[in-house]
Amino acid sequence: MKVLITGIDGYSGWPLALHLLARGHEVAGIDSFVTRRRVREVGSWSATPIPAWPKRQEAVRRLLGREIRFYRGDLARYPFVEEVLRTERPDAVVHLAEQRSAPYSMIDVHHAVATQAENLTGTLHLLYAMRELCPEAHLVKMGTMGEYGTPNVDIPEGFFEIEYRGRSDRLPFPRQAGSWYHWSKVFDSGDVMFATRIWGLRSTDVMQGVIYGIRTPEITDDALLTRFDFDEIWGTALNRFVVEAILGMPITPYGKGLQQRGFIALEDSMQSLRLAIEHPPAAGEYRVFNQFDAAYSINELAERTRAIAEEFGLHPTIEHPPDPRVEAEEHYYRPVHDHLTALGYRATRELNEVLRELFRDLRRFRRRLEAKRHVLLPVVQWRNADNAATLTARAGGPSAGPAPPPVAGTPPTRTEA
Ligand code: USQ
Repeated sequence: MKVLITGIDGYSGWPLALHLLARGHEVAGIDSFVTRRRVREVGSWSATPIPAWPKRQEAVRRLLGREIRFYRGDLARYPFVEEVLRTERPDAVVHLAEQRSAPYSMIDVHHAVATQAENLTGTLHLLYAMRELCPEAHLVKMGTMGEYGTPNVDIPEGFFEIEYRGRSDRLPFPRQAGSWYHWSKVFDSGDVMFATRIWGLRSTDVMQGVIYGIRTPEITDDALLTRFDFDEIWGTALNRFVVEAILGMPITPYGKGLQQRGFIALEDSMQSLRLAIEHPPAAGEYRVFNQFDAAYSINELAERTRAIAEEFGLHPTIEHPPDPRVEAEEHYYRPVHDHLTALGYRATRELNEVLRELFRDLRRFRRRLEAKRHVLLPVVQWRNADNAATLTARAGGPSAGPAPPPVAGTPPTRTEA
């Protein structure tokens, strides 16, 4: 199949491209490199040194003998979106090009607005352009398990049967997101569902849990590594815990640490996206996949990380900073996740095994971690309306707020600092 990945330079986009190429699919991609700029904005960098885009393309050519067609630009520009879809006419569009950090969206009003405006605009532009130029194509849209929040009942996959005042219906399950970022995904879900219904498009809304890990089988050379963020804004829980252990810092489950989330290894996340692509829904069908393997409490992750760290001669402590977020620190959590299994999905990675792999890989980049140890501690507080000044001070320079939209043109040639 011919697959267009938006956000191909990102943590998931890059390994997805490699995975699809290895399975014989044709891959094209879009990126504006905004994540690279925004990670710099908060004073951090990827633990893995990420080559500039042309070097990534070259590595794919050299190591896999394959080609990725690439378009640098921003989904905020509708003519750009139209131009790419007109040239590519893909069978599937995997939409990963969104601001993906909850803490980033909570910095201040500008970051909240940038997150929601960009995420919603990009999705609407894609929906309109698909309707116009490739109405038969399948949109695989990255949503998040965080759309549902933590209700005191089981969480279905998107829809549930409800009886109310003697009548029954199948309705979207209520959303109770926990950040401006997570709410942007809720609004996107509504837009994708509506566009699918009125225009007869095909779409899969992937409610993805927290991804962890750094490796997929296709990453056979350092030139093919994906980015790995560990700062408080861009790093996710388990990835951060491993880095904290390596740097001899306490592992930081926030608050009581009894908050639970669904987790999935990077490699299995790629498997499930591919299965979604290879099994498109019917025209007019909007379907929802809850994409995670197992639910863990944050304390359990911290404990597991500590135990594996011991195997590597490290002896981290576990400390509980006050939760910078406003979230239930103890709650019921039982989401259903059957739809992907029905398509043949099987988890291949076990948490402890991935933890060992993370320790092995990241110790090689210890100096890059060491140089940025100050960005690990949580600064962005959900209750504060303005966290920018604190962040700016820590980043050691003036922060101009959200990075400005990129100008379409030639890809940068410099390797990420
Ligand atoms: N947490 C800690 N300590 C830390 C970091 C996080 O206790 O040092 C806790 C958070 O308070 C939260 C949980 O771990 O309860 C998950 O936080 P996270 O930063 O790992 O993930 P989150 O902000 O929810 O967002 C990440 C991705 C996002 C994706 C989402 C899936 O950044 O793009 O949509 O995971 S989910 O969490 O299922 O909504």
